[in-house]
Amino acid sequence: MTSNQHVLRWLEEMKALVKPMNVVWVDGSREQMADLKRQAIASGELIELNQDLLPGCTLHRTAPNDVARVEHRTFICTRKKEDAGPTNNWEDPQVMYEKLRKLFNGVMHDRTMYIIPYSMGPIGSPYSKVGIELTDSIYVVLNMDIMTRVGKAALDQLGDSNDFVRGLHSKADIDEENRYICHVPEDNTIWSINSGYGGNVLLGKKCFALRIASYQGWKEGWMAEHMLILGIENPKGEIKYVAAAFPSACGKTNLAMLIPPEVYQKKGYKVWTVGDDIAWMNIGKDGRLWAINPESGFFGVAPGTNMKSNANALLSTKKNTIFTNVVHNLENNTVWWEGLDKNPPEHALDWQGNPWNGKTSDKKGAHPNSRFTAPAINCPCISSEFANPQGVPISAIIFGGRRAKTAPLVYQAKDWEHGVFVGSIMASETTAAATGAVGVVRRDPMAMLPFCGYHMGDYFQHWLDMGKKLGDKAPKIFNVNWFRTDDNGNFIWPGFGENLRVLDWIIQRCEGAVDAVETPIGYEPKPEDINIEGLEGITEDTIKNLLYVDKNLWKEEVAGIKEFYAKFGDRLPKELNAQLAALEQRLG
Ligand code: GTP
Ligand code: SPV
Ligand code: MN
Repeated sequence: MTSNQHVLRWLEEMKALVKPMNVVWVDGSREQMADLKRQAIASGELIELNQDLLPGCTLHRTAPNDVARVEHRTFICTRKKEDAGPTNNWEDPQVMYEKLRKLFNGVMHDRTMYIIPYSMGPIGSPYSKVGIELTDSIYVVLNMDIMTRVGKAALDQLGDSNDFVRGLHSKADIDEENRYICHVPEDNTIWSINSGYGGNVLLGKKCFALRIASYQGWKEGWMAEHMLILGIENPKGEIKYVAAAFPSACGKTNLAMLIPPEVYQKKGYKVWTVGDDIAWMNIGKDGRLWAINPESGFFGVAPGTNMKSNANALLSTKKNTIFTNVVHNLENNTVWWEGLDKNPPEHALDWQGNPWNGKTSDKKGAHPNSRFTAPAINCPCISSEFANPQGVPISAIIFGGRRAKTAPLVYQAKDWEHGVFVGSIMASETTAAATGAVGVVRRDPMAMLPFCGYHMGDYFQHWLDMGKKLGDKAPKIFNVNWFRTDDNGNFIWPGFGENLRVLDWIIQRCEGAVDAVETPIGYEPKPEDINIEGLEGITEDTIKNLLYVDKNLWKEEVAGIKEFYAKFGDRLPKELNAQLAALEQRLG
């Protein structure tokens, strides 16, 4: 497949380590993928679903101890400890390699090793990058084929270059005690062992496209961010693109594919999906910020996805999709999850494969972090620019978290520097996307806490530097919160498609078409400027309430931010301390 000496030398070294029984190059051909799928179905690794209702679709169950990312077992291994920063687990690269070599030694002696060359980003894009993942899992191969551009074309793109990310993965024994997800940014290397779950093993995704790529972006002057990218088309046919960073399971896929409310549809508004999880952003020749989606599929949260909340996501899963840890509906050999519809199957297997009756069981059938892996081209609203090698120009950057209180529905940063501050103080309630407690508020700057591959203080500085380069062409920065609750714990804002009403204000702000109110935390809409036409149960007073800035809560927030900032010591940019002091002063 290749004569690249860097690749071949590395392969020899890895083969000598894991000692595979067989080696298979993944060329990405449809025949090969079909053949691998047949093998996985025969071995029980995949279950073939109803091919009339869900053509090309399969179901997979992971081990019960292996259902989400494991942040406490994820490491950034830099030569100097301080370069990984206070928010990452660290180990010395040589110490970690040594420890993992013992675990990888001979681990594939009775297994086939698949060599997956892949491109993150469209083949031929100046912004794309190549990786090679070695794995003993067909499930990984088939998922990577959906999520990335797999095969010979990626190797051709690499040519003789040494600039590729070296990924090694083995399921080994799925032993939790020896599960490691390790990154060595200075070596372009990722080693992952003892997991078979999504973000831990699809090495192109969080491991490369965020952790390694954020480090590369820092060194090379671009940005790798945990952001969706969407285009909003107005009735005149003009499209504005925005990128939005929300933490895991906080609404990126939903926002990326939203269906406009009827009043907007009637006026001619449309929404186009470019990406739902990751954005790579470069300064283009025109000085603006341009974003590509490095992925080619969606690894989306299943629970809660339905025709009302996210029809475009659901429709994306109707063919050639791999479902993981959802309910197996035995009545028609399809799938089900909580929130799909009000008609759970009686005759079914839960996510662990145990008999489950959706009508009588008091236990959930699907795992809260169950997922679908669907090709992006299945999405009814996929953007015509989805695979544009130059990407799309970004008008606004939006941060957002899951906050029951404190954060208002939307506010705008005063300028780029203040926007970096707004991103850096993001906080959100934890979700099932990672193991550990759910619903705990934690600081998650730019939704990158689990994904920044270097010192977060340097990362903030990189954001400030990018703003200086962009100057007056920099996107405007906003913060949103769809998750504010009332005294009974119910969400006040209807969310989902209705979020376009907030995006509408954001776009108008970018165009200078609407005024704003200055508050201590930034610019807010006048309540009457959020369009609530056709929205039942929401009045201007509701909007006022959603926009209310509670100074006492924000003073508590300032205390929390100070504590968080203290971790960064002198690597926290002084601009951010100044922003914090200014916020404190404005709060009085
Ligand atoms: P990752 O794939 O983990 O990065 O998640 P994500 O950010 O793409 O989140 P996703 O869009 O899959 O949404 C996660 C959960 O949030 C689902 O249960 C959704 O139903 C819920 N959700 C998404 N958008 C909204 C919203 O606007 N309002 C409310 N209340 N819930 C939402
Ligand atoms: C996330 O947790 O942000 C995801 C899912 O997108 S995973 O690929 O597992 O990281
Ligand atoms: Mn994500």
